[in-house]
Amino acid sequence: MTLTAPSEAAEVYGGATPRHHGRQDNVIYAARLENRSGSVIMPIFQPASEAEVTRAILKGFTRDLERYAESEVVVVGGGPSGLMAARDLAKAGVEVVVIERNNYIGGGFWIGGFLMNTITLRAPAQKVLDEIGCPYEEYSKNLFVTPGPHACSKLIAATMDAGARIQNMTSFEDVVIREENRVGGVVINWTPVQALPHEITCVDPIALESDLVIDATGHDALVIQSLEKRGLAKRIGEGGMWIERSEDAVVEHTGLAYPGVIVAGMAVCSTYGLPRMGPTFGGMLLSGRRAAEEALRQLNKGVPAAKPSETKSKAIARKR
Ligand code: 48H
Repeated sequence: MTLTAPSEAAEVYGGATPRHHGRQDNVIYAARLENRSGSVIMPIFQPASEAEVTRAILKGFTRDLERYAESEVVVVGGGPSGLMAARDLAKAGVEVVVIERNNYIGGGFWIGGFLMNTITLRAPAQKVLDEIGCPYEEYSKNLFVTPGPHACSKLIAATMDAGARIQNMTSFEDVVIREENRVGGVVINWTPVQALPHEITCVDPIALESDLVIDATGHDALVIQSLEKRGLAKRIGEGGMWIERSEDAVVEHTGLAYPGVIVAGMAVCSTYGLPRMGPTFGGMLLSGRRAAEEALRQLNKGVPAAKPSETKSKAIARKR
């Protein structure tokens, strides 16, 4: 509806300027908007004041942060392995939060190799694409392709739909340490704090407590690195590329690497000295899934306990 005369607009206002209109329900006010020809038009959007918008952001954010100050699992890194782990855990009813240092979520999953945004996956990882509703094509027998942006956005959506919380622009800085050096959470800070000039960088971090931390920080394996700095763990560093060896190896070695810490994705290669797989992503998705299974086992949530021999072989990063 277009109002052409100012008198008609005043009629809709009821003669008054609606200053605190955001607090009144079920009333549609016509803001005094003028189009290029000077006629007054009906607004498309319902009213909300600046103060209300600010309060809405604050309330939503603090509610979530308060809830996740203590959670069952913190996933550090929102790449394909971290998202997959968080999605499966949330689906199983576990309270999980993903800490991501970038504004964008998805890590290397937006782009394939060499800045070309086609993602490749080897069977059976295409079944994960079926689960998250991402279409794909079979390039050759058992090798599948899909656009990175489609796969990545579907995985992010699936993770959030399952109930995981994502805390972006937030960097993992350190681990919380408990008795016998068990990890009991993460120390975090706003990512931009790292970019502040030296004289004003004394911005203390905060911490989130959790039963388990999943290191899904990719090539750097930053959670394991933070333990390595203290002489508590040892990282071997990733090996050269060998697609057909690496994807099975990364899934096989995904698991508890240190008390309270599970490694997933490229962090597994980096921790255990496994070959890398280049621009193929099935290993990342299935490693995330394996990390979630291990977390459920550690939390005693219905997954059979690992055999002692398995636990031992997977805990080689632990030095003491
Ligand atoms: C919070 C952080 C921090 C921090 C980093 O690199 P990713 O995509 O990791 P994966 O392991 O899920 O997937 C790896 C894959 O993308 C890849 O690189 C492959 C398959 N390479 C093979 C090869 O041969 O090269 O995601 C890690 C995420 C990113 O989003 C980072 O921003 C985030 O972790 N991150 N988040 N605090 N300190 N450091």
